[in-house]
Amino acid sequence: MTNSGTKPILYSYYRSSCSYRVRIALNLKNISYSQEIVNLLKGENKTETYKKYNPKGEVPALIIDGKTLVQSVPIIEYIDDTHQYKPRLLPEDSYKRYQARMISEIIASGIQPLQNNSVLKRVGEEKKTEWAHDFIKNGLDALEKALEESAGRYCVGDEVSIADCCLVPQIYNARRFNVDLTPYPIMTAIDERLSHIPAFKQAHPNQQPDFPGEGN
Ligand SMILES: N[C@@H](CCC(=O)N[C@@H](CS)C(=O)NCC(=O)O)C(=O)O
Repeated sequence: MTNSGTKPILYSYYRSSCSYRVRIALNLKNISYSQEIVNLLKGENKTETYKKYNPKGEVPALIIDGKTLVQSVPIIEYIDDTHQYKPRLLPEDSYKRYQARMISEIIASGIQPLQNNSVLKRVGEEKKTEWAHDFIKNGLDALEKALEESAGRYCVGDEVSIADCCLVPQIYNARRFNVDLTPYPIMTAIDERLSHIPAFKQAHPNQQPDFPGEGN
């Protein structure tokens, strides 16, 4: 339950990794929410109606506590701030909190924006796979190094955090782009562990109402 009593609404697309991050966070905090689907392939994110929620024309947007929030990482921070029970998505310990934010930043600023649909369209059909591979691999190399120091069962020690909310969708994306994940044993082991947690399972793209079925 949210603290306002009104059910939040998540503007989301099943395959959007940024929406996926927020779905995980809402599930981890047991916040019941409904979804409004914004089909990125049909350009529904660029309509004036949707841009009232997210002026940048991107998903996600979250309506919660009578406010409309955008940008997945600050949204997760808001959720954690307003629902201060476990799991704490921003760890209380300063250094662990730094690690959780640093890992989230590698993904949210250093990988995802460079392989976002709108960027790949500009790069063009011919070059887009090589472009996406290079930037994903470059980011995952840095991430694996960071995890050597920070990881326990999960990205930061043994507690689930915002870093895990960012990691799982990014690995999902890497698999979509057929990136070889064998050089990343720490992150793939964490991803495997997280895949058994219901909050992560329920947030998976193939569990969403707009999932079109395998092979689509
Ligand atoms: N920094 C933003 C990025 C949002 C973003 O790039 N969303 C993608 C989907 S993951 C999107 O809507 N792309 C549509 C487009 O670029 O046209 C966030 O974390 O929310």
